[in-house]
Amino acid sequence: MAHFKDNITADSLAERALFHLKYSRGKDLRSATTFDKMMCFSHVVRDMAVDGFIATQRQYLDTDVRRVNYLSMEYLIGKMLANNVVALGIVNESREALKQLDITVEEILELDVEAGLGNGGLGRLAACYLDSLATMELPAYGYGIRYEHGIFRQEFENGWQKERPDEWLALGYPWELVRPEYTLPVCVYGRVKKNFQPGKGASDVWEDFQVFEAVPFDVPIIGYGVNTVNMLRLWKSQPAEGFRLDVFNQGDYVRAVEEKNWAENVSKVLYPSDYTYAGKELRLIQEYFLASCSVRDIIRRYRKTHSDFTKFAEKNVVQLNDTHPTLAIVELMRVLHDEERIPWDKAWEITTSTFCYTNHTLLAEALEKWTVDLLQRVLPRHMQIIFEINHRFLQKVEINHPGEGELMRKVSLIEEGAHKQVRMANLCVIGSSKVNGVSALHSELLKTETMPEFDKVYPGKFTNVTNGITHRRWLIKANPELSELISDQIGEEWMKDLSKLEGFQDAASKRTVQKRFMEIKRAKKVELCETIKELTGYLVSPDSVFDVQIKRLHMYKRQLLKAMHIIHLYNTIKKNPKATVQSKTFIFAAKAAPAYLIAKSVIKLINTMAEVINNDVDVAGRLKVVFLPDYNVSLAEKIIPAADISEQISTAGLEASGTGNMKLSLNGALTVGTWDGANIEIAQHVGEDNIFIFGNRTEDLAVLRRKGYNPWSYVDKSEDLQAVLEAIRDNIFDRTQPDLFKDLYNEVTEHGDFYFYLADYEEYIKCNEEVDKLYAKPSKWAEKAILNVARMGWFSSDRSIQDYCNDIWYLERTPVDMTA
Ligand code: DL6
Repeated sequence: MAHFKDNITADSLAERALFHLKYSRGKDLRSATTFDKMMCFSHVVRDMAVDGFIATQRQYLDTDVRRVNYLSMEYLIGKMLANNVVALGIVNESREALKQLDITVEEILELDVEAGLGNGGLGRLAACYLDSLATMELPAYGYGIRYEHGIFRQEFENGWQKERPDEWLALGYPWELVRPEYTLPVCVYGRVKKNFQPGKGASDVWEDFQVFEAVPFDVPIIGYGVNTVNMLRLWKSQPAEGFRLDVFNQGDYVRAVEEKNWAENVSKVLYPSDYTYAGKELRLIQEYFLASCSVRDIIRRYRKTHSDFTKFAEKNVVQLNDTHPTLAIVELMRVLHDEERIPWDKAWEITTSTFCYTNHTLLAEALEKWTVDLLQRVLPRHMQIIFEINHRFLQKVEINHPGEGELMRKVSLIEEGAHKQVRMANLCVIGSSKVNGVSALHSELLKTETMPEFDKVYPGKFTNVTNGITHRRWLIKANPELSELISDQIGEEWMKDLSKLEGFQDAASKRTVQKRFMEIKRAKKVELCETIKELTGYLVSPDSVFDVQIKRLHMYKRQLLKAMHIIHLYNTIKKNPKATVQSKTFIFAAKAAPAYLIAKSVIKLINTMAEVINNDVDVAGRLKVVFLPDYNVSLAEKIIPAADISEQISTAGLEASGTGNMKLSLNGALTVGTWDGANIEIAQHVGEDNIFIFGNRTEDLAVLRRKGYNPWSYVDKSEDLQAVLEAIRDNIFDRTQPDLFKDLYNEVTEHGDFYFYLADYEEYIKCNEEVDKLYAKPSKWAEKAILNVARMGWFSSDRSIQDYCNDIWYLERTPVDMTA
């Protein structure tokens, strides 16, 4: 099949780049800055994507295929240039072309803009899935919000996290195409009036609402080695009438600007809290904004080839990435019933056959609920529809489960209380045809612990799709050296089909491969040492073991447990300076939600420890601690290939899946982890001999909770643990501020140790000793690391997407013909 990348040479790329330099940026080579060159080269690559994009859209339209629409409030897509160049297969041509522009690939990649439109795992998963969908030639659309400020930039001031605004759009974003012609109005507030029409009866009319607008910006998502280029459509809000000149002319300048600001604020910032449900009016409007325009955009597209809605659910599936876009269910009902005049039951059947829902967390504090009062004020008609859905649903439940009052109470959309609330997760379950968790354990707990009543009401609705990651970014792009070693051993097929990676297992015991593997690991560590120096000023040795914990900062993820381990080692050396302790560099990177004070204390603690430990001559050459600021996708791409150890030490039952665990293992880091989330499936795939598992399991913790967990019982029997806790309580790292970390000390003692740090501490220390013993046998270590790489094929996001296609979406490949 013809390919839109055919006939591309270094010269043709350079020629196009010079064209853009002149006509898009008004520069010649002499006056161009590095930034100009990055922008114009990105435009060249985008132009190529546009060819594929047009062909892809034409193909979808002509064949009227079934499509998946992925709705997510978050996308952590990271930098695009390098990824796109890899996807287009023009790496060498680009390198040569850039020489003609007097610049290196590395220089322009550094300046590429990072779109951080997400908080953590959920947003990065969405980005991996878009990559897989395009590569697997699947008809897909991503829908999200074009936040003017994505996730905050993190800086440290005196060891404390400080949040700075992310200005990713300040100088222009080369990958987007604005589509003003598809702008949509969005309505909020107002009231509902009963309208009587002779012969037609009563209908509910939403009126007196405020209107603002949604403008779509499309980011092309290029499939790897195929013609398919899908799109991520990001909505920006703007005032419906622009600047109110009439108000301004009447002399009310402030009001004129205020009205404009109000509308612009909707897509202004990403809410930086990932687990606490942000009960704010603006957040509710943001969620509705995404839901409403995406639903109506899907309908607009469908209407191009259909005159009624009978095939809507056959042609569309809408996947809800967590509960954040749930209002899309209600919006589709509103459009179908109120605007299209489809009878309720029919509209409901179409709606429930269209939607599917992925749950990403079981933590109670993350479960979204909106007060009825607020919903009624912001979206009065939607609140009515929710009541109606609930009424009809509960009637059916009553018939099928007579007398089960408790079950009825649990499944109701409305939580009774002083302030009635709408439970968004319940709405998702009722309004979707399938509900999935993101790892085997998580899906099971969702079904049996969190929503057992719903599993009873809807047997068969709950299912599992274990998360995955795209190896195109996380191995081919991030670690070309390891990719080359793999290809030398087993050929290049694995790049297209990651399951082929298993062929690399046979190389694990070969000394030459082990040697090369460790050389590559060291080279990546040397590179990371440079980054560490730049970001923190600390010098660390590439010959130390790199022990890595990179993820959002959360008490359940237990960065504090890692800190306790480091204090244990520090105390050991201070007590006996001659003690044999494996030379290690502990590398952390994490952002804490700005209002999550105790998580911010953990960052401060680790930074305070780093300052003391890294300057203490007694431990020199043995322990180093670094907390890298501003964790994002680009930084992850540098840390992951250099990691020896991957810390995945969440409290069992609380990490839904994890995906960093997959990226690290794929790059040959050995996991130290609890029996939690996808760690379990990783253990099953790489083999329990090739992973370090420790700690209480979900069922053990349930017993502890039932019996009445007492953290002091662990303190009483361990002098070592006492010393570690005292170090935190008294802040031995900075005696001038002795009370600084009392909150952390109290968290794991006085306040009941909700996340079971102390129950897992001893096993964690022992487990780390086992790790050190293994590291002392380089060949064995290398063999296990290689086995990790070779056995991670199943964790490709291509496999996850195939699972979605088979069990949830029923979607088929649609290869794009460029000659059609
Ligand atoms: O499913 C993606 C990712 C999981 O891998 C993590 O285990 C989970 O913590 C994360 N969940 C969130 C929660 N957001 N909300 N709500 O990011 O999802």
